[in-house]
Amino acid sequence: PIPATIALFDQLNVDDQLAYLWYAYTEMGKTITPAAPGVARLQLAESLLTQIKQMSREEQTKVMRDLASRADTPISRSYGFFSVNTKLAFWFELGELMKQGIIAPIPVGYQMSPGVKFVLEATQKLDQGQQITVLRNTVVDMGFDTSDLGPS
Ligand code: 45D
Repeated sequence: PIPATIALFDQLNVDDQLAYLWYAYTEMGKTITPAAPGVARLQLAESLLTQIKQMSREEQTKVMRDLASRADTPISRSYGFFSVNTKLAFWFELGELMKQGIIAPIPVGYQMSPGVKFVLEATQKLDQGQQITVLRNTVVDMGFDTSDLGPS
């Protein structure tokens, strides 16, 4: 069920992937408090978060779309060097900042597509450990991995 759920996620377009993460996050926010190790890991991500906080709302949304579409940008490259748990903690923090109104929120009246709903429902059927595994898999390939460029 985990690989199947990830395969479904991989078929979503960039906006649907972001929307999926957002709704997974709002569901999990109720059950998952980033553990102390998660918070420690965030120190690595701190400078990226600071840069993003200082951007305009349009730029903030673009950064998140660039991460999801694996665009080659300085921020996507930095993200590519994070460990998988730092990637999760980083997204979690972006979610917190969106809730606090510091980062551009989900547009008012936004309705999730049937594809997003479908993948969310598949995720909800998994137990909590499996859900985290799915989330790890969704964020691990985001950003830009400079090793994909091959030897120079
Ligand atoms: O205009 O370290 C739309 C543990 C529509 C412990 C949009 C852990 C169109 C160890 C696309 C909606 C394993 C528990 C706009 C860690 C439109 C440890 C915008 C785990 C603007 C870290 C969409 C932690 C946007 C976990 C901007 C499981 C969407 C953390 C943004 C999980 C979505 C974190 C965001 C998750 C989603 C965070 C910011 C799932 C964040 C998700």
